[in-house]
Amino acid sequence: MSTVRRIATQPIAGMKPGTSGLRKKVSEFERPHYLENFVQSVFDAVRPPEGFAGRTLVLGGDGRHGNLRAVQVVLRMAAAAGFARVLVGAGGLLSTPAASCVIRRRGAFGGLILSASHNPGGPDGDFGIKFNGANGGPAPEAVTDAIHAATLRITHYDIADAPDLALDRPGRSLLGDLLVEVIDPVADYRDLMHELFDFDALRALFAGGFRLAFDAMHAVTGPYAKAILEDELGAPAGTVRNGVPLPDFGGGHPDPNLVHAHELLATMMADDAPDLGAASDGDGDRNLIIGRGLPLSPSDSLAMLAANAHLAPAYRGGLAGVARSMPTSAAVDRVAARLGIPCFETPTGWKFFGNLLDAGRITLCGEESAGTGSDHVREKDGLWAVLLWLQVLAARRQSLREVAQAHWSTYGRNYYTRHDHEALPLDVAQALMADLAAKLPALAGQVMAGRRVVLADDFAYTDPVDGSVSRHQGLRLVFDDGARIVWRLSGTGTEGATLRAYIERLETDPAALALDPQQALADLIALADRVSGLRERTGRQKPDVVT
Ligand code: VG1
Ligand code: CO
Repeated sequence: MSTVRRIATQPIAGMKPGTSGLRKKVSEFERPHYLENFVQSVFDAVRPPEGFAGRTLVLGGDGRHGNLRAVQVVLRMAAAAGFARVLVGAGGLLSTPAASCVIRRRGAFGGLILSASHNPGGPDGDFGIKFNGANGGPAPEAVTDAIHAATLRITHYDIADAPDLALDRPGRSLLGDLLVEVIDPVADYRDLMHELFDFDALRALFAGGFRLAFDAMHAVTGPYAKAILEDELGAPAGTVRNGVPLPDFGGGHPDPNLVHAHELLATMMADDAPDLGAASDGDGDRNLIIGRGLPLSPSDSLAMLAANAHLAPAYRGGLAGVARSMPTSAAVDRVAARLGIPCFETPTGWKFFGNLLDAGRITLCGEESAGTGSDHVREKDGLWAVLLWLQVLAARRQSLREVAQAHWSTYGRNYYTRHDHEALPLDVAQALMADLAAKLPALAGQVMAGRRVVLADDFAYTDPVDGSVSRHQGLRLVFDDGARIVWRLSGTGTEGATLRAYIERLETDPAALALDPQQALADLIALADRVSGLRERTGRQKPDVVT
């Protein structure tokens, strides 16, 4: 037995209500008791009446600065809380989708995932921690509200007195009565991918000379991508770039978009570009897909995967339904209509897909921010999306460009862009949104940029499974030709406010399917600025990130 110490503490504000975890500057997390307070609050909020006896907790993170210290703290606190077992990834690593997979396959009570996802790492960067439940998904709002409430009334936390455990390779040890099992972070996930995809067909693809560039951005996907793409599928060494996870992600920003993955973009736009380019984010749940000379918008990728998923063994029987977040383009809606399956529109964030997946109402879902996933886990899954794309290309014997062109000529093309304005003063951003919300209703029925506004509102979502309602999920202007402008404030930024404007329109003219998206959307982009007054109110002349 190790002794458990009870440490008096005071509430430390920090968790944003409505978010699935805590994401903050590393300096905040390094304040005394800060991490411990959150972990205790999670345990207090989710403890079953009979306690944690006999229960398993899954633990791991994306390897960023602070990961290893946090793992040791959580182990000592899990011992104090009375868990029977913790499954922790070797080196403290587990990608977010792999953590979801391990929770589900091992019948765990839940898991703690250490990551700030796409936010920069290192001592000056961000850290984060979130709780996923027994279904492997981010805690639903009722649970995050309970965790938030616990962070506000905490008076003490319990922690076992014990030295750090060695975590570098698989094995078992005891921390008091707690069994700590260090697992291979890749194994369960790789087994799951075997069940979903035809690995022989993928091996044959690479054996035939197919070239892939996978940029792991020095984040957690490196070991997964190497083990699966290079070791199992025979892709040549060097297919996985920046494949060693580093505490500061090599100084980069592990957000797989065209700005932060510019090296990959340059590779894919060059004359001798590989057949497919892909990148993943800090915790491995997102994916960027680039064809030779053709960056693909994540919304299009979702639609094309939905249209072609039946080419992979796991989805051969068809899809029960699909879902997308509200700001994601409506390209997938058109696929669902043709397939005759339901399409759900949810607020931003993966937790909203969980109920639909658990209820079997959807098989595939995704977000415009490069998150795509299916019912195989309860998180978005970057490497899975790459494998599904490989399966589609192998089965169709076509390039990504050919698949995209065929798709657009069948369904039309939803030109799409997102403009991010980062680190705005909070009051300026909030006032802008409040004024916009007040002014929107009066715009209904008006004609702007040659289109009639058919809907102008603040998006609210009623969960079709449990009836819960989530309000204020983004302001939107919807036009009679299907064009849309959406504004919302980011929930994941850690500096001031990040305001995102999302703009799309549908093009069905066969002669106009190959335009530059910024040009194709120019009139709507100008309209978005006029309606929101963004440039004038923020003094910003252009967005920080355009995707
Ligand atoms: C962003 C994205 C959202 C995603 C969220 C978490 O949120 O827009 O689509 O679900 O990040 O992703 P926000 O609130 O900043 O817009 V993460 O990679 O934790 O991979
Ligand atoms: Co992520």
